[in-house]
Amino acid sequence: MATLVNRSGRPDWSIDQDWAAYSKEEHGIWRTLFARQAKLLRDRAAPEFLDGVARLGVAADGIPDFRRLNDVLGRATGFQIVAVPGLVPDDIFFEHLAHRRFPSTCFIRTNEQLDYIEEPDVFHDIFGHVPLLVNPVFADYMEAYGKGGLKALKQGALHQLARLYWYTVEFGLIATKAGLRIYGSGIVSSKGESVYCLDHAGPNRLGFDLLRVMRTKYRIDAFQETYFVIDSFAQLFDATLADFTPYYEALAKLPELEAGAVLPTDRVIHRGAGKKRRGITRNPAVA
Ligand code: HBI
Ligand code: FE
Repeated sequence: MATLVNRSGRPDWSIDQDWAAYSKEEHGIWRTLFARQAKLLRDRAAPEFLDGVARLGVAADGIPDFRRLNDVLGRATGFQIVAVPGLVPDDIFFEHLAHRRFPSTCFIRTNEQLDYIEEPDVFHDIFGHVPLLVNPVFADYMEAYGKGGLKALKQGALHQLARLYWYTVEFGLIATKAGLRIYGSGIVSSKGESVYCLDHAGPNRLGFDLLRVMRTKYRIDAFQETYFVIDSFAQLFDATLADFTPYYEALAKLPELEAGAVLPTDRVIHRGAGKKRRGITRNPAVA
């Protein structure tokens, strides 16, 4: 990660959201993004995500006031949003999660960046991440991830653990009776990838397997070549209960896997046609 400068002046990098300072135009950008994602996600997102959106009342009117979201979130799972100026160092990020605090940026992308933005903004962080923090099992998973992150830093295994975050929290799919659904925040906050990840023949869709995921490289500059599918949030949480130390030792002896790889041991839900991916160059991670 590039060197980050603490513009907050506080050791936890937190700032005040200063909700009153948002302009009409900024609220308008939120409304535009919200309206189009709400429509796209109605029958694409996980029911738990849609439920979280409804309960939080993150809605059509504009950029939400974190204080209001925190009332709902605090009652639901005890999680709290803390405002930060942008990307924060890994240890600060994990420290917040481990204490059930989610660091969120405050700024919103410009009109020119509606479909593509490099860094996370408030739409990605709040619309993408916060609805699932209303879900008790997912909230526990995020806390466990933060604690695991602090340990991984000491063990030099951040690289492996970051892939777990990427392929679940950011780009995860979940199997439901009605079919595959999206829960990853990088997908729900991206117009293009919300459609691509479910409807396109290009990418692989593979059953989630913890060690397999932690071996798999990922792309931050294009739609994913592989999506990992969980059966439930409980499966995800249970997979992270164990101490990862022996996993990291095992992983050190195994080769890394390319983002598009399919192994004989994979549970293949859909084998990607690959190809036809030319022309997709937008960064979906946070757009
Ligand atoms: N900071 N604000 C912010 N948001 C993130 O998602 C984030 C971060 N710092 C570090 C980080 N993510 C990564 O360490 C993990 O996702 C692995
Ligand atoms: Fe994110």
